[in-house]
Amino acid sequence: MMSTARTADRLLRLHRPTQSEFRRAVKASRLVVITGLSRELSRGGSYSLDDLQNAIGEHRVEVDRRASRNTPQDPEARPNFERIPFAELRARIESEAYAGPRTYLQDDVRNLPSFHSSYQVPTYLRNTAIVRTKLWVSGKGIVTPLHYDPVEVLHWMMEGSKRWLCFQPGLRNFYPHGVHTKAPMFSKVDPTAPDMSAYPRWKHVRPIEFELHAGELLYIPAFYWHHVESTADHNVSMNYIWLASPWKNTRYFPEFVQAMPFVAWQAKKIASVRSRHSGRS
Ligand SMILES: O=C(O)CCC(=O)C(=O)O
Repeated sequence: MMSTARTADRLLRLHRPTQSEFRRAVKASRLVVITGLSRELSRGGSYSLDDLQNAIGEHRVEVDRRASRNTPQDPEARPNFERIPFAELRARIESEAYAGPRTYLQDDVRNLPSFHSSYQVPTYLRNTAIVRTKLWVSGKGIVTPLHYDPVEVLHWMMEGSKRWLCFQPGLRNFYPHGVHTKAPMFSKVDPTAPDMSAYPRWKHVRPIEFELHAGELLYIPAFYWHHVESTADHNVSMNYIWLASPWKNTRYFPEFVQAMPFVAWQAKKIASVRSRHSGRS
């Protein structure tokens, strides 16, 4: 694993950055942890499972279901989403053994109108066309396998913590699944236990490893690879995505093209939620 000094070089930490500091980091594709904003973003509230239960009530939430907490991305199938009452998700989070199956809430907040008053959109994004805001709720040990997003992401850790392994953009050394699979921006490599004989070019990549704690936000530049493990007993976060600039899409054109089939599927999913709840952000 990485030495902390090198990680510190490539991970910027900013306390309450100004709008222009944030814009500069986005333009330069700098990975940034932002601190000092949680009180205003949470409107002084908190995000225990009880708080979420009170805010979400009887709504059915969308969860991704997998066989285990660290199931690799299946290149032949879309994620297995289903809708269940929040209370059922909570019971699963509280009862699933570490090695058991996984249930991961990953829902567009447009589907959760009663949650809207529980948070505030970061001021950095006030003049940005946010494509989608998603709420994530997970139990301990749940892993999102190594992938990149062809969009900009701001990930706010509202409760709990997550361990991130991030990598600068690239394709060749990351062994992504084929462009015609269902997971073209997911890597075949497990960065926590890379099989060097199957993936020898992995030796060229350098992880940026850190834990994101409750109250912190992470800006993940478009096309940055990331592998994420939930590390607290329950973990709540929200991520905002917005389109990268045409300049960035051109700079990372092979990565952009590689992700297109997945983007087309995502765009359809987002559009159908939007048309069901037109007018909400
Ligand atoms: O938190 C996770 O499990 C994954 C989050 C992610 O991939 C993102 O915010 O882009």
